[in-house]
Amino acid sequence: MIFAIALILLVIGSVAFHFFSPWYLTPLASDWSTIDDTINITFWITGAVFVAVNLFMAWCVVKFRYKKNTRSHYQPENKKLELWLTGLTALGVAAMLAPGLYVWADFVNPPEDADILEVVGKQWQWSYRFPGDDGVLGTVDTRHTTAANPLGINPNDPNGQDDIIVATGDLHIPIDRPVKMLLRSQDVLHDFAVAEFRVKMDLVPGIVTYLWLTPTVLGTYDVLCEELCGIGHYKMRSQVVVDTQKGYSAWLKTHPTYAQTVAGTGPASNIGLSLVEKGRRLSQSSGCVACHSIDGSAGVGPTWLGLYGKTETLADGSTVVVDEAYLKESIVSPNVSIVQGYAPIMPPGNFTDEEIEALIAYTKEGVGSGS
Ligand SMILES: [Cu+2]
Repeated sequence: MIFAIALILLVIGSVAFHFFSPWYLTPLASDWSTIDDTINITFWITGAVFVAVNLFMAWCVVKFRYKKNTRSHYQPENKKLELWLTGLTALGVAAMLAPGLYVWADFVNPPEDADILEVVGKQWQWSYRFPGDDGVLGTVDTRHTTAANPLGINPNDPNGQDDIIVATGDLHIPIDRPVKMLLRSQDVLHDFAVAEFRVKMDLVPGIVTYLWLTPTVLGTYDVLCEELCGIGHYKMRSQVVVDTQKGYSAWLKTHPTYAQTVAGTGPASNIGLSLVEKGRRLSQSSGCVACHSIDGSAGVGPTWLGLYGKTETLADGSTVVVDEAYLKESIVSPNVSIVQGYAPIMPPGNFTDEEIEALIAYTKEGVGSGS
């Protein structure tokens, strides 16, 4: 009897939890209501089966409980019951799978007129690229990747010259326009996910994957990496702003084309900037800030706040004063002198001497000395 009551309480508790739970899906902000429908269909079918199976077990526990002078009967086969069970199970499984196949067919067939943009993931930051006036993205190759060309755009491809580069910061997309996002990884597996859009997709090194959606609600939404991609995975975040067509166009104009970044002209150009400001920008576009905080908070790597002039204890127990020579070594050959308590995971920086100088100037004078 206790078992039967426990089973019934389990059912009541689960159903009550569903209706009173504060954890619902975030409000939908794209045209993918069909994905919510498939989730709901699966939920209601599995939920009904859960309730039925547990109540049936409770009923059996009571009905067939031990009584004196009764005997159980061995019944090896019941064709009619088996047919019913097989049929109902097949129906339930088909009802859960079939809608998903229709949605998947939609998902892998973006509309012809969808806008194109590229999402690039690397440990641990997101960058974006738009095709520019010609509507065609230039080709890329990892071999072209430098601090000045973080997305590895092929300098000899005419299609790439007008590509608009958003090396750091938020992504804007216009409302009510279908957009196809091509997804590319520069190192390991990542996953581009925005809960409000419902669609998400892995970034797989070596191939270009994609997803598409039509954003339907203006707002700012969090972009998360949803594939464990290393120690800084939790910090791999960005934001996507669903904007008006006007706001989107204005935002796009604040970003340089590839040709402009090469020439050092255009919006956000470095011309006339102080070394410290150049270093600050570089620390963001190169992803340094994903691991090194500038406010003293803990991170994957040591904070930059108050770093310059500090005495650090290294992994081998020796100490070093953080000066320009040490910072330079840490950027170029990061794994030679590891600070105690940190993992040797920082990739060597691919920077010019001037860029290194700017980064050092920024850590030295731009971040603040701490207290
Ligand atoms: Cu990631």
